[in-house]
This record gives sequence, C-alpha cells and structure tokens, in this order.
Amino acid sequence: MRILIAGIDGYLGWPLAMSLANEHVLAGVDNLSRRRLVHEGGSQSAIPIADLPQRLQVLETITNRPIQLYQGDLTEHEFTKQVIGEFRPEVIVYLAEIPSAPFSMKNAKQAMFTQSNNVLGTLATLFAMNELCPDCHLLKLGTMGEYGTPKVDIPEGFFELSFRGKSDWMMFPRKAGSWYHQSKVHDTHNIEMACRIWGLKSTDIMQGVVYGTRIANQLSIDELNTRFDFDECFGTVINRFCAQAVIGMPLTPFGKGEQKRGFLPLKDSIRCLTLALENPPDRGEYRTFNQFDQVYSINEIAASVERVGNSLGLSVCIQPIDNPRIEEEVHEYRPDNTALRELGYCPSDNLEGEIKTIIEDLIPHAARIEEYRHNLMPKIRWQSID
Ligand code: NAD
Ligand code: USQ
Repeated sequence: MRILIAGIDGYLGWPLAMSLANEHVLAGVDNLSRRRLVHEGGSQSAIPIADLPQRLQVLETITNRPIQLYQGDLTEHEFTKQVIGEFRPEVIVYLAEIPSAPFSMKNAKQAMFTQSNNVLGTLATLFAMNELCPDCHLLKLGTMGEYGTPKVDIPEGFFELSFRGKSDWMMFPRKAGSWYHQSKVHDTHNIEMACRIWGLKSTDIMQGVVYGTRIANQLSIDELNTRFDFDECFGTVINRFCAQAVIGMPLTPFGKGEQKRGFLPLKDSIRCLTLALENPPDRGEYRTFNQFDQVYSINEIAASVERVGNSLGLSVCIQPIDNPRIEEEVHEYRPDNTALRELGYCPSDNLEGEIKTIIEDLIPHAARIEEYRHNLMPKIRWQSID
C-alpha cells in the first residue's frame, strides 16, 4: 500500500514508519514542531534521537526502500495538496498534531495554537483528500480523552439514542477536559461530516495513554530509537514515572490518584494501527475504534513502577502532589474496546514487563533526565489565567 505518515518524526510516527517500511511504499510529512516545542520548554528526549534525515537514511539502507520526505506544515493547504497530489496515498495515518493537554492549558496563545494546528491541519487534509484522492483511507489519531469520564459505559463511537418513542444512531457525546482534548473532538466532528457528505472513509482512533521505549523486534541501532519525553507537557504518565524512578525522584500521582485511564504499550499502538490500515472501512464509512489495552488507576500505575523499580535495585517511593489539573479523581470508567480485538488484536497485558523494559532502557541515560529534573514537577495549572 502507499501510506503517508503525517507526523513521521514523532513518538508514534517514527516506530510506525519502522514497522511498515519493509512491506509498504511510505512517505512522511513533518514540520519538526515536536522537537522545537520540547526544546523551547527547556527539556529533551531522555533517549537521544537522530535527526529526521539521518534516521530516514538508516531505515532506507536497512530496508533498501526509499521513503519520500516532505518537510512542512499541514495547516498550509497548498502544501498539503502538493504532498497528497504528488504521493497519491491509499492510506493517510494522521498523527501530525500537538499532543499535549498541559501545553494547551498554559495560556490563550498555546490553547489557540493547539486548536488551530490540530483542527486546521486535519481540515486541510480532508479538503485535499476530497479533491485528489477520495478513495484514500484516513486513519486519524483521536484520543480516549474526547469522551471524558462519564458515569455510563462508553461505546465505540455510536449509540442508539431514543427520545419520544423514536430512535436513531448518534455519535456518543464528548466531554473533553483540556483544550487539546477538545481539539480532537472538533476533528472528530469534522471527519464524520466529511465522510457523511463527501463519501470519504475514515477510522477515528480513540487512543488511550501510550507508554514504552520500543516496539516488538526493534533493531538495536541507536539511530532508530524513538523519542522519550518526561517533561510535564510531553511526557505521559507511565513514561514520566519511569523517568522519576530512574533518578530517585518520588513518583507524583496527582491528587487522590484514583483517576482511571486506558493504557497501551507503544508496540500495541503500532500493532493496532497496522490492523486498522489492513482492514479499511468502505467508501462513506466513518468508524471509531477505542484503542487501549487495559484500564488502570494512576495509583495502580505508581505501585507497579515502584515495585518494578525496587526489584531492579532502584530506590523508588511515591509522593502524591496537589492536582494541577481539573479532573475527576474518583470516577467510573468502563469504555468498550472490542472492534480491534475482532480484527485480531491480542493485548500485551504485561504492564510490569513493559515498565521493566522502559526502566532498563532509561538507566544508561539517567544523566540526561537528571539534567532536566526540574521539568518533572508540574507548573501549569488548569485554572491558569496567564
Ligand atoms: P508527537 O508530537 O511525537 O508526533 C506528532 C508529530 O507531528 C511530531 O513529529 C510533530 O512535529 C508533527 N506535527 C505536528 N503538527 C504538525 C503540522 N501542522 N504539520 C506537520 N507536522 C506536524 O505525538 P505522538 O505522541 O506521537 O502522538 C501522535 C498522535 O497520537 C497525536 O495526534 C496525539 O494526539 C495522538 N495520541 C497520542 C497518545 C500518546 O500517549 N502519545 C495517546 C493518544 C493519542
Ligand atoms: N498524571 C499524574 N501524575 C503525573 C502525570 C499525570 O497523576 O505526573 C495523571 C493525570 O492527572 C491524568 C493521567 O495521569 O489523570 C494521564 O495523564 P497523561 O499526561 O499521561 O495523559 P493526558 O494528558 O491525558 O494525555 C496523554 C497524551 C495525549 C493523549 C492522551 C490519551 O499526551 O496525546 O491524547 O494521553 S487519553 O488520556 O486517554 O485521553
């Protein structure tokens, strides 16, 4: 298949490219904003990463297959049209968004940047697809956080709504908790409409929190490593806890720590995306997959990192801190996730094994984390009026 990876330089985009490069014709787009924003935020990837042309060159040499690179901003419609018109993808895996809730909650400038980058990039892509490749499958990364934490079970996308004796299938309501998560809600509505009125086809992935340093069968070549962030904006919770464990800093559950999320290891994320692209929807179809392995509370995660870290000879402890976010800390959470299992996804279900791999991969880079230790404590508050 001809697959365009939008956001090829990112935490997920790069391992996805590695995993698909042998069997598909790939092109990638990126504007390197993730690298810039982490740097401007005063942090760095704990695991050193090669620059984009260099990592591409190494991958091309190993697979003996060229990967077309487009460096630019997908919110610029002419550029987006040029990429899609030239490459003519059969699948676009759309990852090219600002992925951080705390970043979007810092101030008006960052909230507006997050929403314009995310919503307009997706919209430009929908227009270019409609004009140039209406048969292409848009595999779009949304987030489980679009749903929020409602008191009812969360289906995959649609549910039957009944009112005054009549019923219809409607998209399950969204209740996001950050300007970032809300940008994904806007994307969802735009994509569903483009499928309904233009006959495009899309899989909208409601993905849980990803963790990990590597994918299955990853070659031990430094240039192939994907990034691993631990700062308050771009580090996700398990990755941050592992980084804290490695430098002897107490793990920081926010508030009561009983908030629950769906989680999945990086290798499962890549496996699920591959299953979704190998099993496309029909023309005009908009479908949703809830993509996660297991639901855990933050306290359960912290206890696992503490247990694994101590078994590896580290000295790990847990010290809850005031919650800088506005979120429910004790709540129900029962999302469905059957669609991917029906396509053949077998969840890893090995949280502590993955945590062990992460910690072992991070120990040689402890000094790089130590250098930016101050960035592990959150400073951005959801109540900010900055
Ligand atoms: P990432 O920031 O590492 O990757 C996104 C890539 O897209 C970056 O390399 C960035 O430079 C690029 N990019 C951003 N805006 C762009 C634009 N306008 N034009 C061109 N390139 C642009 O993020 P990630 O963690 O790999 O996440 C990928 C996607 O998955 C995001 O959409 C994110 O919201 C979603 N997601 C991530 C997680 C997670 O835990 N990492 C969980 C659920 C959903
Ligand atoms: N948390 C802590 N301590 C920390 C960091 C986080 O208790 O040191 C808590 C947060 O309060 C939150 C939970 O852990 O309740 C998850 O936080 P996170 O930063 O790991 O994840 P989140 O902000 O929700 O965003 C991440 C990715 C985002 C993706 C989302 C999936 O950055 O791109 O969309 O996970 S989901 O959460 O399912 O919406």
